[in-house]
Amino acid sequence: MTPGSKLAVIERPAAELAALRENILELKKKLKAVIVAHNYQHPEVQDIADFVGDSLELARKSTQLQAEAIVFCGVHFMAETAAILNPEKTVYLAHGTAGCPMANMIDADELREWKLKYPGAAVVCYVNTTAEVKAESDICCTSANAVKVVDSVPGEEIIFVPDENLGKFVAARTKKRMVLYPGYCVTHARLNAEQVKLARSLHPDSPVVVHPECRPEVAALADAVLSTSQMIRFCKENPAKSFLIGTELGILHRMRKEAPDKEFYVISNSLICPNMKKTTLESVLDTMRLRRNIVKVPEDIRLRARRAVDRMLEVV
Ligand code: CIZ
Ligand code: SF4
Repeated sequence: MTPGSKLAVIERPAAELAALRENILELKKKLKAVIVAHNYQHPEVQDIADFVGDSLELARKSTQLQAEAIVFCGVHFMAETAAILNPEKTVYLAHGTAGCPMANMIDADELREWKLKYPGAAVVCYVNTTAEVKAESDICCTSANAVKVVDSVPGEEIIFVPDENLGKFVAARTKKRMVLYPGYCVTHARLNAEQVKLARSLHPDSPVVVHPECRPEVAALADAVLSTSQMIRFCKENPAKSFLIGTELGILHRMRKEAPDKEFYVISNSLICPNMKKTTLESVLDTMRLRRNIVKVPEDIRLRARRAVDRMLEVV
């Protein structure tokens, strides 16, 4: 696929957009809510959010908010992480069925089996997991801190779940012995080495920046392998004028906003996460209006999952 396509946006008349935004703001006040959005959300959803970031930034931010409610524009595990950290706040997921296929690839029963198979190994879980899996883990990590988290764990052997590609990326940068669960992101897996080579041939001066959820052969061709917020910093600080981006294309909105003098090309138009794109201004509005899609974690699981998330927040 030819790189260079612009991020698809939902076109709507300005008056309709203004009315939706006004209604959302009104409900936000009524619920004493703060809206947070992941970097992969639709541009117009990012634009109504109080904070936009990666899952680590949003998890941290969620604990610092003076609010009674958090409206999370992202996927289920992210809202669940906010609920784990903020039992006193009502956490809404801004679209009821926005889930992450990778997070659903392993459940707590299977992780318990792996723990029996590798007794003595510590468990590091990617944040893209259910609360039950976090509760069975020693520590959580995100793509922004995975190497540091793995290095911080005592012991030599680590069970890493569920993203095998991120696990391989970490394994190449740590002395720990890593046992990798074979999970993956269906969206990032679509990017292949041929597409990266084609993009490079068309834009030879543009650094290639990809996410560690990409296949190892794709990561091997990149100039930098970074989490989404790290990508934004990298592109702002790097002297190059244009960049080839290998992650979910929602990230291009912030890149273009924060570095308007630079060009950003998504390497493949197939880098769209259908779950991230479920959230719309209408779903944000309906969620608040009907007070639905409240994410709750049973207290015993929440407390154990919180230990894994807190340990991560102490490391980085
Ligand atoms: O950790 C996150 O927010 C994800 C899923 C992507 C990234 O690297 O920001
Ligand atoms: Fe899950 Fe991949 Fe979508 Fe992220 S981009 S929410 S890892 S499916």
